[in-house]
Amino acid sequence: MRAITREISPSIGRCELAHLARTPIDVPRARMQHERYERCLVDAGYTVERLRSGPDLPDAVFVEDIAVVVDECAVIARPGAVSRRAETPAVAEALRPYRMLHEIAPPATLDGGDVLIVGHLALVGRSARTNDAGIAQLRIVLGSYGYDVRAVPVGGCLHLKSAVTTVSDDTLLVNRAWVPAGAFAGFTLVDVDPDEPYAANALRLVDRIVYPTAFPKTLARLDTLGVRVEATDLGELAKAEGAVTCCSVIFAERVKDGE
Ligand code: CIR
Repeated sequence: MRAITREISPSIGRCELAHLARTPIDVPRARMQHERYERCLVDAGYTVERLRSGPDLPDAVFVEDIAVVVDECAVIARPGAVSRRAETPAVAEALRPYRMLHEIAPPATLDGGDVLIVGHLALVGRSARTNDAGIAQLRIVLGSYGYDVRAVPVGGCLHLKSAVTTVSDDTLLVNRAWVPAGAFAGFTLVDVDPDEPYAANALRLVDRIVYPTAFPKTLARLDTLGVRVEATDLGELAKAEGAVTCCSVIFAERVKDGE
């Protein structure tokens, strides 16, 4: 398995913010926490490739938003925030050896943080960052590989995956205040603790979940599921509205067909 991550920009203090007030980010501390996060991936058996960043790409560490990777292909997103569009070329080049690439084209916008893949179901958040055209383009691409692409309205948070992520094949961790639970028929739902609205973002790896230390009450709920959970502190990146899924693009490593 492979994970693409991206260096924290020295200008992360100028990141996009939608729902949080700006507070100072301690960049050395953020980098230390990010390294520990990468260590969680390595410990789980993933090969981590950390892409370079720069002062012109404040949000580059949140690499998840730039691509959606499934077994059959990769879709290069077109971020809803104009300031993030320059992030795409390096991520596309990193994915090119492994997957056939498709690109979301104007006027569509799509952030990878709005796409939750569960088997051959793709749940796509209709959010401030992902528009109807973005969902329609993703439906054409992933539909051609047999994926059922379903739009889910998102309100009150940044992305779909701020509100819901997978913790097992049939279980979702969810904050029902930000997404309609009816969109997840057929799944077992685990609710975040009411005191921890930001707690629905968990990163599911092959044999464990990476989860923020910031949400101990919801973590206790996950512990009852019998899933292995590795807790890590991403407190500095949380100030930039980042969470555990945002900081990597995860995929099964294989060179693309015909190469
Ligand atoms: C942004 O607003 O784009 C960044 N400051 C945070 C992106 C977090 N990404 C994610 O949840 N997938």
